Amino acid sequence: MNKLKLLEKKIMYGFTPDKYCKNCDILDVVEKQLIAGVDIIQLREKQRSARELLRLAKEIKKLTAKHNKIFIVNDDVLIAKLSDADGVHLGQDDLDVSIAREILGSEKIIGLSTHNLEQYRAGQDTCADYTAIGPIFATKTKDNPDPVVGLEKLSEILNYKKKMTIAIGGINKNNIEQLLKYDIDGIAIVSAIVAAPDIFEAAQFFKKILKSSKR
Ligand code: TZP
Ligand code: MG
Repeated sequence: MNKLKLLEKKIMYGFTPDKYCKNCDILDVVEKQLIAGVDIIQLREKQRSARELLRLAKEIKKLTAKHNKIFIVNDDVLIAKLSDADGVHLGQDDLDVSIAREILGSEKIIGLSTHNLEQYRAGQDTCADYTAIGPIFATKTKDNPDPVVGLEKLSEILNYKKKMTIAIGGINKNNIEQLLKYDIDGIAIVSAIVAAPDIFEAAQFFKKILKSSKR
């Protein structure tokens, strides 16, 4: 059984700071989120070399293990394998989920990004453990983001839900309450946490809202 199954009902999914890190200490950004109660940290650093990524991955793995939290590597199955991460998160253009499963084995977590109904439905029948859907709202984090899904489409998409589903994209303090009316299993947030003036306070804010969510 992978660690995902042990989590509370609504998952709080955080990230490394990527382009929002201007001379910041990445491990400090990660640890603040872990202390605030973020359940999963994804290593998502689009500009870094494989060598840097592996070094970072090994450090973040140690930190997340210390806090008994989950560590996921974005895009790269080899870095996930070599750092003994808890899993990998794959985009539509990354290795196929079934190949990642072959490489990582049944105990590791595999996530899949989807951006519309067609991709989401296809994702439900893969061996991924969870599906991300987004961007739900407009986002400045992703270069060339897919079209905004919006809440109306999200509601339609969730009719096809068979596995854990995480909402992502443009989630902030102003729209979180609205989003939590829908049948999602967690939220993934980059900028509203890592670019916030107080990272710990921002992460804690979202975690508290998730904990008190009735749905
Ligand atoms: N996938 C869909 S939207 C997105 C990713 C990685 C970026 C989310 O970042 P933010 O800052 O929370 O909008
Ligand atoms: Mg990707």
